[in-house]
Amino acid sequence: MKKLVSEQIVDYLERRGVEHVFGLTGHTVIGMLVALGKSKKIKYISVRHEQIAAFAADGYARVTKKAGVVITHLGPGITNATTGVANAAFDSIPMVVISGDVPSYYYGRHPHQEVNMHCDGSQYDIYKPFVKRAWRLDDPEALPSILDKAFRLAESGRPGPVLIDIPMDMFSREIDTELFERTYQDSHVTVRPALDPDTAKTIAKKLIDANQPVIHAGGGVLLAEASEELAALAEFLDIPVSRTLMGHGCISDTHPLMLGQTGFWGFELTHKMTANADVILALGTRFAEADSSSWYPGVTFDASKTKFLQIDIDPTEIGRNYPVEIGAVADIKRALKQILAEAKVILPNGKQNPAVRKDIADSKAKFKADNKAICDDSRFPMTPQRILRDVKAILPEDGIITTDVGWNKNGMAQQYEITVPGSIHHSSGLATMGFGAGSLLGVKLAAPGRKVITLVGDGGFGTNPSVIATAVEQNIAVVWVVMNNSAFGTIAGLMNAAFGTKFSTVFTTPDTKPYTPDWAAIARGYGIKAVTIKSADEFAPAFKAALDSEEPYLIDVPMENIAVPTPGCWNINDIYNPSELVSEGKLVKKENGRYVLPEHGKSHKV
Ligand SMILES: Cc1ncc(C[n+]2csc(CCOP(=O)(O)OP(=O)(O)O)c2C)c(N)n1
Ligand SMILES: [Mg+2]
Repeated sequence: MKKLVSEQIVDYLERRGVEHVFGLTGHTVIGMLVALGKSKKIKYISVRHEQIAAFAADGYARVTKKAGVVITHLGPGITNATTGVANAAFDSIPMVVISGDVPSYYYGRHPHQEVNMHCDGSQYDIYKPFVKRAWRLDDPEALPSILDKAFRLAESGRPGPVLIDIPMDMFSREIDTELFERTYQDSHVTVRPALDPDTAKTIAKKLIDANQPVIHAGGGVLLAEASEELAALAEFLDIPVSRTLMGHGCISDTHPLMLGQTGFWGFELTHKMTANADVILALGTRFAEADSSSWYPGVTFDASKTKFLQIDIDPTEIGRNYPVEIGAVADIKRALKQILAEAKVILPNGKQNPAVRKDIADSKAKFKADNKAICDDSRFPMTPQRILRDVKAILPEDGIITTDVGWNKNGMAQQYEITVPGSIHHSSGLATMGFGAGSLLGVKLAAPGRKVITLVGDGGFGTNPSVIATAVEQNIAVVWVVMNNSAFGTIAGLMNAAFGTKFSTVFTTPDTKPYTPDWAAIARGYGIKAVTIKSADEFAPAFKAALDSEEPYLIDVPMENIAVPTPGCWNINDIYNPSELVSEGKLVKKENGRYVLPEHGKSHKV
């Protein structure tokens, strides 16, 4: 039987269990959307900017662990979505993007909105640097196998986005339904590899023999849903666990072996342990710059003291930044189970390390004690720490938070204790302004029974306030907490420290008076409830009311611009030390007529 390609795509998505598709329309995809609109199983979430579609699909995928699906128009549609899709790529989030394109019979003649500078009908080339694969559908009969391949590729191995670019005439072609037969037979599961048994044994032995081992957990632990296995191994051998930004919540931040975050926005104690470890078992992390203090030896990590054992599902990450004694491709959940089983054979009673537990408990208690005054402070505009304190007291433990960039991410990741795996989502690889407010929509659709909020800066929120329209249209009950310091505050701090000016980072009127849009009024204009906080004591009850309302809600909170503590370092020396000489990213000083490198780590603190 013959059937339209557009209808068969919908059938396919339904069979795959897709329940939500995110997109924004245009003449190249209306044929597809007509078919989608008839579906009883799939809800189409129409947004006001394609970037929001990609962010929402990203948030959706973070919760469901299945590919988020985006449908976008060609040209400006696909380019608008770029940032959101790239954001998913650099955070390893599965996504299938379906884009409409110019009619295949007009390639190269510049049909309306064609991208054809280097090749005809080549908008799909734009995505190639960050998607796992980009297809252009030139033969409609190839579609069934492309769809199977696209979803499998997006969801397997290291997850990520893929693109299927479909010239608009292809949606309206008819092909035999039998061509889709193969897709009925194709299992959607891709079994992930375990460690080979010898490697599991060797890793277990090295952890047991180590004097000061650390397990360093990245986002790969959460992607593999390996939190229980991680806690079990750490507890059996009493090994402290450090984590990256993407590893936030991999095991509870209150766990007695959880050291907390490493890197620029890390902790002193974490660095004392990680930089002096003789063995580090690294799980699902690429040792990215911010988590590794720009790799300055001895600040967060020290390869001269440490043997790295690295397990990742993606071989390209192994040994990327530190030489490995053992590098292994494996599913982290399976690998951890195997290592624990081997450890139990070698050392049936495990290990106890009360000293390390005490160090961690003491250090956490000290950080909290030192932070208490600012957390309890009732000055206004509010301190970010006070906002966090009140959110923590009111949001249910399993409530889900998305962050953006700014204090809301950097301070949250350092100071906000996550106790339920998967209950916080950061943008890390691309650190994209706009992620928090947009991803929120998809997170709530994927987890309708949970409270879902974002903590977002006023700069980040201002990039895409039209997220509110979608929340109204689809009745998505989320809460935007806008931490409003009338500035691109994080950058204002960096710029002021280095150059003594806040040029372009602080929002003002032409006569330099502080300026902020009235976000609450704007939110009300979109049709939701909203409030502007007027004193610190108003925030907690307003936040509770917003959560209880079960409606989309915005809270605009005036906030002081206070820097997040930075015990690590970040090598942006040509910014921090513009008067000094910089060579190949390294600061050089002249001493006795010779240029010398400064002591690692010391000159780079901010
Ligand atoms: C799309 C994008 N553009 C620029 C940046 C660089 N950047 C990092 S933090 C920041 C300021 C964010 O301001 P805001 O959201 O108000 O948070 P705050 O720093 O004030 O807490 C900027 C511009 C970015 N991360 N993403
Ligand atoms: Mg701001």
